[in-house]
Amino acid sequence: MGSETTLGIIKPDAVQKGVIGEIMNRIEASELKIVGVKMLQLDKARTEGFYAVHKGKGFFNELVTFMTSGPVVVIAMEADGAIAKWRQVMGPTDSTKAPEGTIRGDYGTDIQFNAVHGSDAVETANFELGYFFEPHELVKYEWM
Ligand code: 3AN
Repeated sequence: MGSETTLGIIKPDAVQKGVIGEIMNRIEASELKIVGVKMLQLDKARTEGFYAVHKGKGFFNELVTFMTSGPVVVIAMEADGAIAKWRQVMGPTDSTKAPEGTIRGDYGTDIQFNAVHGSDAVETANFELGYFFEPHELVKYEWM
């Protein structure tokens, strides 16, 4: 599989619930290593650019409204197979179908208010990481 870096976002619903720490704990309890973190207030243009692949879908405007409704935390995470690993820790997109013990199962509400985002492939991870982080902003651990 090899080492990968993926992008996670703690969405405004989870920030408002006060579970940033809980979500960070789950990342640290998994094999994912946090290599970059920022708290941001997204605006409309930046959010539309990030979700450009979803432009034209029925939920696009609602998604942009939701993602700009409050602060988010963007997180870069590294591990062998980081993309799949983070998606496993998050659980499926629809929180109502996400098992207990996954982030979305425990902190999400439905398919829109689903607590976290994760990249879904190497190409999207590279685009999404570059959208929020300069290469020099990602740290390296000596023990990795
Ligand atoms: P994931 O984040 O699991 O990769 P995507 O990329 O298909 O899911 O969708 C991006 C975001 O768009 C989701 N996290 C969710 O907030 C929202 N979304 C996706 N599908 C729907 C839908 N049918 N109705 C409302 N919001 C949706």
